[in-house]
Amino acid sequence: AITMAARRGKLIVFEGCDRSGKSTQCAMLTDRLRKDGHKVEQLKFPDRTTSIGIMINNYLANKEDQSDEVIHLLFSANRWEQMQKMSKLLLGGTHLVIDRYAYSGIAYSAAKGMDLHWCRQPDVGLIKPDRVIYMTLTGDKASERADFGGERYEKKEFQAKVEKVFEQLHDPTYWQVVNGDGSINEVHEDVFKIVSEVISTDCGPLNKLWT
Ligand code: NYM
Ligand code: MG
Repeated sequence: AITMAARRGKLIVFEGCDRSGKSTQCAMLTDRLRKDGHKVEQLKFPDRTTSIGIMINNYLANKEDQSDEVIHLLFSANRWEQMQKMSKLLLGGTHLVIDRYAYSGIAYSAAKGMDLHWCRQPDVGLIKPDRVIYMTLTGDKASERADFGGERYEKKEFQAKVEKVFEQLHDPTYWQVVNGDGSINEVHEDVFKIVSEVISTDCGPLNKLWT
């Protein structure tokens, strides 16, 4: 008899500048999907728990310096070290909700003036997200939020440059913009609508990013 092929999990990535509400929305989405009976895991990049992640954390906390190239490659390696685990989960039917991905890698490095094409190369071949939810905020809302300014890169002028690169990376075939100005619940409803649609669609086999 023909049984229904087990559907793979979907890879949902949140992107955006610092303090745009990504972490809050990732957590709310993960809870909601789990309550609805889905298998779902939340991940974040940088993953500061690995040896590479600890080096990244020291860099972000201004405790250690790295050349722009080295830190860029460490951020990318920090993603590559999760690829096996991620593909296993996805193929086993678990949805993944991820706070930042390769787009942050490129946006923050290119905002320093690094070559965008060079910046993209180390992440070529990562698992391609089924949907990127790009969170935006109007005006100075981000810099007014708690904790802004505590880490390297958390400067208003720099974030404006990061935003410009994100806009260049925006690929309408799988990106969707969510404006984060509203209340946490309003934004969540926007996110949930998008994700429900992705989850109910058959996206075919896993794809590779930028290949
Ligand atoms: N960041 C994050 C990068 O510069 N490159 C990357 O590849 C990633 C994933 O790290 N300011 C930057 C963006 C943030 C900082 O991230 C820490 P978070 O989400 O605030 O922990
Ligand atoms: Mg941050």
